[in-house]
Amino acid sequence: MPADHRSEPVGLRERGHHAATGSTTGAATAFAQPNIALVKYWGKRDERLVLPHSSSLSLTLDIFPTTTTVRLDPAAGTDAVTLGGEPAAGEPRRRVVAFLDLVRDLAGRTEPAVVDTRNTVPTGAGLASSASGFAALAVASAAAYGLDLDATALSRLARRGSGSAARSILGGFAVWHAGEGTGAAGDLASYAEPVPVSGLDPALVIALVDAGPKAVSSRAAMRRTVDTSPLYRAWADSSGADLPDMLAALRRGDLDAVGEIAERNALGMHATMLAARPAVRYLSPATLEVLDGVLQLRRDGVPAYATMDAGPNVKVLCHRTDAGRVAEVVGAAGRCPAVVARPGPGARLWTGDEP
Ligand code: 2P0
Repeated sequence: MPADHRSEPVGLRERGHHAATGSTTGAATAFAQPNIALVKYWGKRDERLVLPHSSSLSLTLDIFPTTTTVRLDPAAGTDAVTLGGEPAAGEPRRRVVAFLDLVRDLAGRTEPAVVDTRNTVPTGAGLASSASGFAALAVASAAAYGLDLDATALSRLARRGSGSAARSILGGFAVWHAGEGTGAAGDLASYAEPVPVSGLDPALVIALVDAGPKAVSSRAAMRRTVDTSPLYRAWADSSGADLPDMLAALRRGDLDAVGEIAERNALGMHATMLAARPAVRYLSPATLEVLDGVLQLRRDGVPAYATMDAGPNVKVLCHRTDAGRVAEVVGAAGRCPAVVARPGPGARLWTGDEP
């Protein structure tokens, strides 16, 4: 994998070089991309602090950026939040305001903020919009309120907004440590960091089976699975065992092993959901058609492995050189668009150089 995809995010220590986005103006803009987990996060041991039951590992993508601007507005009575240019309301607004409260507590500040967030990924479709959304919000709001946080601290902070956002602070492959305990000790121990990888040049082909919003939020589905699925503990244990195998496979650049572990981990996670009461079923008939296409690719000698999140869309890991063929086959199998993603960068501040 090219080295630039493993780079740390632009640290907030650098913000002094970018006065236009730094704390002196009380405004900052940040970008972040979604990540797709190859060892999944599913289930919290602490809901308030967003501490997971098991560690997870993901690949941050080079597509579907979220752009978020946070501007302090001392004269305002309350926070103003827009998502895609529309005023946010209900749960999405509540989560952004709760996150800003956390940042204000850390910074010892009280000013309300104006937050503008623009996703390029369909929101709530199991395509990780909350990962890119809260990673961008963490970087932008920390800078706007004058916090000087390194990547580890930013990852912990993003985690409080949405668990998977902890991983989008990092580029390329990242592992999010579950850590142990609750309270302050648990919080300190649970963050994402980059994973060493050698000799891999991967692509992730996304079969966009359905870009509509999901019926059950991943937060609610996760809670229901932990509380009611008799299979949950077994999956969490086996996922814990998948992680060292995945780290070893990445270290030796073994795409087949990475793909096999990712596919079994995802199918096991969906099995726990199907056993929840009532069942949570994100997979659709078109999902299974795409999975058949992936099996056919392997029978034809093309290494390709599938993973699915809280939605029917299928992400297919393959060598970059096979991505065109894989996109053709899975798009035809699912009768849907297929988008090719590559490893992408971590969340970063706008420096004025980007378009
Ligand atoms: C993951 N997902 O590892 C798993 C796999 C979906 C399926 O992380 O409740 O939106 O905000 O912490 O981060 C989606 O969960 O949940 C997710 P919260 P989040 O990518």
